[in-house]
Amino acid sequence: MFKQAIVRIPGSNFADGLTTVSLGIPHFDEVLAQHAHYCEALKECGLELMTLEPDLRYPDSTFVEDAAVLTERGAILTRPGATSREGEVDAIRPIVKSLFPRHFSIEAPGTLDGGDICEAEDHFFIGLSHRTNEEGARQLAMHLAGLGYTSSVIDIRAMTSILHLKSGISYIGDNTLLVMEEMADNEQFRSFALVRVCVLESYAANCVRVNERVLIAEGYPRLVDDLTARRFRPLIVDMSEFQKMDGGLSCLSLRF
Ligand code: CIR
Repeated sequence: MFKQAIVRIPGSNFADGLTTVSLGIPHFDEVLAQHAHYCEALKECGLELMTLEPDLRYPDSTFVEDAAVLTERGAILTRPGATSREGEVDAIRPIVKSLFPRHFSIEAPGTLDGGDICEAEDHFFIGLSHRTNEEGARQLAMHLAGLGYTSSVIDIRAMTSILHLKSGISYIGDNTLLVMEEMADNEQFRSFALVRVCVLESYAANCVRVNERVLIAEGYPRLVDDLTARRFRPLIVDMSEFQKMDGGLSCLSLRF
């Protein structure tokens, strides 16, 4: 069960952040409204929110998930792979340290984005991506092992359609992994019940289980039907403005 989440309100320069997609420029009023709805959805799932003020030094800093990996046994502060995002970690370090007596940091030359880390009970999948390098993955695996978790690496560097591992997979509890079609045959997923996300709905492969509900992006009816048929309880959130900046549902919060 999660009890709390850290979120950061988007700054007015949100549209200056990084993106690889051509979906247009986000409308700031809409960004704020969607962020507020997202926060309401987390509260509806029973979470208490720690809401951080906008940080105009870092246009991408509303994507708080990339700056830390939080587990029940300790936290790891990351070292984001995009230079423009490196300082985001300093901005949340004091909060993470105050909440997690056991904390570690990814050090240079390692880089690692939280979006590449998928926790499935006591096992962590670590995505090797254009943001997370081998040294970052190695350091994280070592810290996780020290906390009593296992981990394995999934190399997504050749996949052009996703930024982070969790853009393509999500663990939604009950031994169930939601996986975009392109990754569904990976041997490492064999012991899980798989929900395959069809190509047309692949953006929705990034979703978040929060207590009794599964937060899912608006506009993906097949996945909603599939999850409902399997007795999950989807809670739908409009993500269109964040999608324009390569952002998924999970990256807007750090849950613990
Ligand atoms: C970036 O490119 O870093 C941001 N514009 C989007 C980060 C999204 N984070 C995530 O999916 N974990």
